[in-house]
Amino acid sequence: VKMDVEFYFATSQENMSLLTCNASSGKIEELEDDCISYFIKKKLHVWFKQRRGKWELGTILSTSGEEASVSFSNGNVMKVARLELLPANPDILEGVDDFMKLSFLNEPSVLHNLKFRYSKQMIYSKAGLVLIALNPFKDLSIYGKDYVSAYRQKFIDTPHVYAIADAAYSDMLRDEVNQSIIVSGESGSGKTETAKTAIQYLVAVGGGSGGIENKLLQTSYILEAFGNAKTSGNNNSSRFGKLIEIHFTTMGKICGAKVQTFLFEKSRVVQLGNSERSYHIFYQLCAGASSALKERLNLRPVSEYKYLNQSDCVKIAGFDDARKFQELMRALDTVQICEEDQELIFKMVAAILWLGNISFQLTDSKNHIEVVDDEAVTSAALLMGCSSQELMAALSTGRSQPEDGTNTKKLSLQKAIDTRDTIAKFIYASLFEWLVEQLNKSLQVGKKCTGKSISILDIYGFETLQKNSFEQFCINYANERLQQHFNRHLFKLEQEDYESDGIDWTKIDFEDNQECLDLFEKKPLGLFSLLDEESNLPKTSDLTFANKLKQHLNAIPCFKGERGRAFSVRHYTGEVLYDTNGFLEKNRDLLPSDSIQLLSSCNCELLQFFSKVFSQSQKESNSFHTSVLVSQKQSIGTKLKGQLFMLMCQLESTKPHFIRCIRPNTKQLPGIYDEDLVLQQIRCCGVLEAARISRVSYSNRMTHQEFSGRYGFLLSESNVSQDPLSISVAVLQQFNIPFEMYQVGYTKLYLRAGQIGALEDKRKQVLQGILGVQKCFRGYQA
Ligand code: AD9
Ligand code: MG
Repeated sequence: VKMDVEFYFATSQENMSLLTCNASSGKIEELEDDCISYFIKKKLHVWFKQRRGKWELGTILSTSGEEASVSFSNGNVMKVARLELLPANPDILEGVDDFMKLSFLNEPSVLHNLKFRYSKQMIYSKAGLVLIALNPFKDLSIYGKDYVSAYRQKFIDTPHVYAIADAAYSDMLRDEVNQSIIVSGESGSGKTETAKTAIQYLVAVGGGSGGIENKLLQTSYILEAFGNAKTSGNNNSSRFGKLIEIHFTTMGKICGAKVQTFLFEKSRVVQLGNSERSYHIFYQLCAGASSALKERLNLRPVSEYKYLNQSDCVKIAGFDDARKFQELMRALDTVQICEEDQELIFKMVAAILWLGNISFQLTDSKNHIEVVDDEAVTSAALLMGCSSQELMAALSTGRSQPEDGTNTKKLSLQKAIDTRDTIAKFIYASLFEWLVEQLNKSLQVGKKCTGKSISILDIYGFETLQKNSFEQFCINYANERLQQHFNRHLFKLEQEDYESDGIDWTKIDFEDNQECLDLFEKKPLGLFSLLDEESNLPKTSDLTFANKLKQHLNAIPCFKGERGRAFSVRHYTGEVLYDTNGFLEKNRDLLPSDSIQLLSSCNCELLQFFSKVFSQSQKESNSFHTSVLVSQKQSIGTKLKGQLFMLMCQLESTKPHFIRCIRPNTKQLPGIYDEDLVLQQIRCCGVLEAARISRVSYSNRMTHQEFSGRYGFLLSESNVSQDPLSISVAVLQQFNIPFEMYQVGYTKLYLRAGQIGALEDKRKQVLQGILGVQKCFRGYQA
């Protein structure tokens, strides 16, 4: 049928022209260059932001000058500025699975699309190369064996964690390059669940016969019992960051794994906010231990332990602590932590609970104290393997160093409480580290592991609480670092590569967070350097630290000195107000040498081991001061900075796959979609920019050598010219890859998504054919 075909075309991010393909001439003609006039003519929908900030869908009735009269579905007609309108997408694009496919890529369209998909239980979408995962807060039946094989065999291609994990797996096997799956998002957005789902997929497709897969799946029970807790934003919040590196043989079978953890939040052991809990293990042990174990540990109900009952929350709805304890025991067995060690672990957990119940009484008017000799002391001492006297002495006296030598003196009440809490935190954090080490021994990468690896990163999400302390300061800094990695890979490196390889390219802007990172990292005038400096000087306090920041950093745009001890930082997610209360103490992370002596003299293998490791780490770290009063090691801030630097180096050598998790509400409930909350998250993680860049970018690139080496043999006629570039172009032509699907650079070939897959299929087909002929031939010879 001969007919004119009319279509519209986005000429820029928000504008479009109406183009017509003239049937007789075949020419494309531009009819309208004004998007709004076209929308009036066609009675198409537009988005308008209401005063409450909510986007509403309307239809333009008429325009006059810069104003438009818009009718909304509730019957209202409003006059609005034309500039405030954004084009909505045609109905046929409702619910598309990749924002790249939207004709108009604007915030309301993405928000609407996400909401539409969420209402239909489609929690996964794509913004080009990035997978967007909305937390459903309920179990969906979109996982399991059948789905794994459907994604592996490409029967389904809708967005899913499985599809991302499969891409990483296939890329690793094809390119022989290490891969990473980087999961990010706010607290409670679903990172840990998503990371576990990715691991489940890899275990299912790469499962061998070594039993390592089961161990790998069980590690999450152990890590979550000891490293997750209920916070105000998430009932199962990870209080540490983790990178799980899964190693494969060249045949793609799992042959080992390694777990690395970052910045464990130890303050939670001794200090809890209301409606929060300490680490799950404390509640699980009290609820699930057998009566014999309870007796050996002299265990009481949770409500009797001060470290736990300081919060009004001891139970989590729908969370069965006793059942979780049974799961944990099974997991400990699976990873081969022997019964004796299990007993030691639980002893340490119980010892910490009893330490928290130790109380003090004043002995004189100078605020000196002594330990109340009660059941708490005897129980803690028994579990730790020391005498009550030794424990009481370590908690009530400290050493001073007058001119003439070392003396012991009685501690003040606050100092004694601090010492008790420091010991509890030290034991718990060491126990966590030790457990990770045991997991690694059990998952050990074997010698046969000569293939590549896939690393899955799940760190604690960005946090903005009512009161943000040192913990949030560190967590948010780690997220800034990760955000930079995301920007670097998705925007910076990509665009630099195009430019240097002579590709025709229009630049896309993105929000660079380098300034904020500099604020944290610069030496000597950055947040961490100034914090270390203040932590090392005598007679300093959190207030002098806050003043120092204001004095040196006020001119930096993303920093603001606030009243008293506070300051704020403009993060990529928005401004966060920090209270410096406790910053110096937490950054120093000191352990009195008396406490270390006590722990090393305890008749407990684990405590002796922890104190030995601590003493060694002190010798190795560039300690900036030591005295008999304290044993100084690297500050927490400096350690975190170093750990993240190493992590980034490690990730740089992998091909990244990004997953952005989004929490649709703060209530942790299914079916609630808070538009403002979602909008803020899609803005922060650059969803629109990611879709834009993917729309115009080339997701696969190969050097001409690699490309011609892999697909050159598919050419039907041998190419006269032997240079890789000509061979590559000949392959593209032979398989009719359309011009708009690739670009030829000086050194590399750039292909849009989907093209490599088609070539790979062809290659497989031809290779199988060759193999078949060879078999036949051998049969004939025989
Ligand atoms: V934090 O930064 O560690 O505080 P995460 O890790 O981002 O946070 P998490 O994975 O713990 O969030 O998810 C929070 C809760 O959401 C889980 O405990 C589940 O109850 C719920 N969730 C998350 N993802 C899914 C899912 N794909 N299906 C069902 C989910 N429930
Ligand atoms: Mg988590």
